[in-house]
Amino acid sequence: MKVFIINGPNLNLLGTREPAIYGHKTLEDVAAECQALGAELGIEIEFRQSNFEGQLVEWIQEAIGTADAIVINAAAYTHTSVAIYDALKSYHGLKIELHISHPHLREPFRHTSYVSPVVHAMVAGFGTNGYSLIIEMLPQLLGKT
Ligand code: CA2
Repeated sequence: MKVFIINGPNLNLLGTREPAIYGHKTLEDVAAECQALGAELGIEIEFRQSNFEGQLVEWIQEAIGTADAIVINAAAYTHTSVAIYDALKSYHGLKIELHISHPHLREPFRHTSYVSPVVHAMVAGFGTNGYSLIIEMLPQLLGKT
């Protein structure tokens, strides 16, 4: 089982600012937790982050034919990106949207998601624990239990 965990803009700042919203862990901490949990469950985790929309699109395309699932925190591009919507539509494996915060409890511009209509499930509001919650569910969701 191979899973791409794709993170969008500014998530490289995790743990350095806005801890009340995003917590104290760095993205490196979260990546290490995901790798460790993935190893326990026999899941190969490809954990990536980019501040560039086109790079995120290329990684979604790379997942086509190579990954069993995509977990995506598209960050601010969640609320703006038709390109990410189109790319996700072309990927036919399991797709899960992830947010550290709960966007619907925040500013109105975060209430629209271009990702939600093209994914199977969404996890939001569990802080950085959301990454582990999803990984724990993957064997069941992928029918490998
Ligand atoms: O809650 C989430 O995971 C978000 O996807 C995070 C995005 C935001 O635009 C979405 O509405 C919700 C922002 C990521 C920025 O991350 C930072 C982390 C630490 C410090 C500054 C920004």
